[in-house]
Amino acid sequence: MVFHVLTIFPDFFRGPFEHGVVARAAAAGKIRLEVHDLRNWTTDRHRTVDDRPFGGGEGMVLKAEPIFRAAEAIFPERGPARRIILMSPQGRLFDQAAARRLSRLDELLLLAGRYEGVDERVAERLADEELSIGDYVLSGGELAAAVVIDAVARLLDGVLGNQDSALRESFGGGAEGPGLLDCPQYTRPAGFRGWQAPEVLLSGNHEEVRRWRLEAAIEKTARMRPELLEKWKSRVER
Ligand code: 9D3
Repeated sequence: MVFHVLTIFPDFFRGPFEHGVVARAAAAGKIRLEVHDLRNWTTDRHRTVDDRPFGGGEGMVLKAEPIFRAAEAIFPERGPARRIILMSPQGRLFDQAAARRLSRLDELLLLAGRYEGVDERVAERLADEELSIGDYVLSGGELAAAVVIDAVARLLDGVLGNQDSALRESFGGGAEGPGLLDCPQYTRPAGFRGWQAPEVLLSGNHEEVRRWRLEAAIEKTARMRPELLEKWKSRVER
């Protein structure tokens, strides 16, 4: 799969993808990451990418023209396996179901916004979809694009983290919707500063371990994410 990012801060992506799963997937040729500098598609002497908002107000808005020109150079042909996604606080929420859906594509172009926003004609006339990674304010779309790339890349065949996916979703996650949160994990030493790891996990009784883990996952989900537990229950009932 090929991931393209269009940004005014191309250097931003050196750090996050030099290490870890995405770097290894790229080294193994499973994915390709191409970072494109939006300023390469400006035509004026100052390489202008932004301008003042019509109607007045704070801040600057990314201009449509360089973004359209860049997208048309990166994707000379469009098609169902090639998608353009605008990262923006106004987008639909990116979740694991969206990650799975995007992992079936051949090529993805992520547009990272900056300043106060992006000319709306990019969302309306260029992008196939608009995605947010959550209800908090970032200073730009770059971190959000990196999040999407990481979440999608690790789902691809042959990329580390993919092999154990069946196991990871064993508490009812998967295509039908979100599952429970992971159960608590412990490792050596069994006693740490007087706090014992649960005895059952040291017992070697696999059936009891399995039961404890399901109970602990339900308890933790109820405490941390009650809305997820309700969704899980209504699905498990059926
Ligand atoms: C919602 C705040 N906006 C009105 C005051 C201004 C604004 C702030 C920050 C507009 C854009 C941004 C930059 N954020 C993104 O580009 C962004 C983002 C985010 O801030 N949160 C979650 N997901 C995303 S995806 C892109």
